[in-house]
Amino acid sequence: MLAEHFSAYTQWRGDVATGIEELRKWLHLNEIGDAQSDLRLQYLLDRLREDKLIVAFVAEFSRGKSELINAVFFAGYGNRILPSSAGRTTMCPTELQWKAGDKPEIRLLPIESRKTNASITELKRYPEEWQIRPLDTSSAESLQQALAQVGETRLVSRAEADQLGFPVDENGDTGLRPDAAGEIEIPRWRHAIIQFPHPLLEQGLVILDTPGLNAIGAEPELTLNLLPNAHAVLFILAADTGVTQSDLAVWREHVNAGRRQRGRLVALNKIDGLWDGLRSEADIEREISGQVASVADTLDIDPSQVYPVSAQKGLVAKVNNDEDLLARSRIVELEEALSTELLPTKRDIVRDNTYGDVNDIVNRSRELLNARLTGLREQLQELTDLRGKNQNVIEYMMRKVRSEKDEFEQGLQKYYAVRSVFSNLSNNLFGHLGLDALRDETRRTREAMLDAAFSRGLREAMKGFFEHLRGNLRKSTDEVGEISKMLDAMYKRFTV
Ligand SMILES: Nc1nc2c(ncn2[C@@H]2O[C@H](COP(=O)(O)OP(=O)(O)OP(=O)(O)O)[C@@H](O)[C@H]2O)c(=O)[nH]1
Ligand SMILES: [Mg+2]
Repeated sequence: MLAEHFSAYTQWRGDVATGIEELRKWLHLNEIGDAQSDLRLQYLLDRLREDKLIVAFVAEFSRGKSELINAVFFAGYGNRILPSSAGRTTMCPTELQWKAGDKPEIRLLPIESRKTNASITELKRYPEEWQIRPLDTSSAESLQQALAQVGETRLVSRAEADQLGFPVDENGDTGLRPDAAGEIEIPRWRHAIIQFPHPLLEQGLVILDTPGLNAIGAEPELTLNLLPNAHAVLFILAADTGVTQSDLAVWREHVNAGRRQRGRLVALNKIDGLWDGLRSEADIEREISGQVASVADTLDIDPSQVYPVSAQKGLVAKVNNDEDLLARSRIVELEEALSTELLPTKRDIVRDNTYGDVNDIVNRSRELLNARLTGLREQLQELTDLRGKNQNVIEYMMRKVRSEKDEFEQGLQKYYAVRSVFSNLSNNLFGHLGLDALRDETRRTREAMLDAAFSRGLREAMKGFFEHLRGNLRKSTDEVGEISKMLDAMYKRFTV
């Protein structure tokens, strides 16, 4: 149930990341993005990819936290994975997580590290402070054995317990109780991180299992950092013990601190204790409702926030595929509530953050695009204006060329006319100045001289000949003058 909701959430996160990736590519392709927005988008993508969802299980010891985690998340392994048994089992805060590329291993921070005053968050950066042990995930048994280490303890003197910050109380009321030899049993580890390949953990789920009250109280980091940062806190009570004083103390100090409202659920575990075979179903139902009401009253919350379950029967039902038992364990209702409490809230946070950043970048890009559009519009306007201008210039030039061509043609016509006049005139000139004309005249004169009987006749003929020639020359001079006058005029006209 929770697994499906969680997968849907992971899918959604993936879709958001794809969208951002596409935006980034688009910005790049269109040369709109700058280095700063690119970096911001990359950061967003990293954050989406590494997004964690922390669910913390908090309760007094032996209320069934570890069993509930087994039932909700690890039933698929067909067995109990986290150690769960009577008495104190989980001795240190335990984070279960998995990231692609991690090795299956269990990292344990020795309790002595408390002396250094360094916080767990700080120490997470120094692997050498941790004891790292490989985790064999091939079988449920080897997993169980490895995980049993979170329950390891040590016996220390009173002085050392003091030094490590464990309160000691002879009666065991306000602190750990020394044994007969005066020694005190304290957790061997301060914090455990279990890297464990599991589909939900791979999608960013981090489960935080916590030890009972004394250890919680002794590790301030839990109260100050780990629990406030959890996206959901599940507080567990047991139906057989009801709400004890120490339950109430855990509730007030660790769960209800700051009156956190969202992502907080209460499970009333071990309801199977009421199925004693004697009571009727109706009696059991009445008993459960009564307990739920009294728990809600004591914790001052709405009864709808209290989920009666049986972690142990839920685990057994899931392992054996027993539908009836699963329904009776009511574990599915709790899972449903966990998903609806947890995932929408988380999704809102992620969406708001992502939307804020992306919106910023989109707005900036839009401004940039608008500025570019304005620039282009101006350029277009300029070009359009120029186009009008060019057309005017071209029309003017065309007109001019056309009129020049007309003029030229007119000139050409005139030139042809003048040329024909010139050739007529020169033909005339050759008519009386040429050799043919001279020869004719010479022949005629010679015949006249031959016919003449007297010298007077000869003289007359000679005189006539020369007069004729002189006349021809005079005529020619006139004609040459006329021609040269005409050529002068023509020259003047064409040079203008
Ligand atoms: N009858 C019954 N017993 C349960 C149920 N859940 C857990 N238990 C038993 O309660 C005991 C304590 O369970 P754990 O899961 O170790 O409880 P825890 O809260 O993790 O305890 P610590 O790790 O010691 O703080 C074990 O013996 C479980 O078998 C339940 O639903 N019904
Ligand atoms: Mg436990």
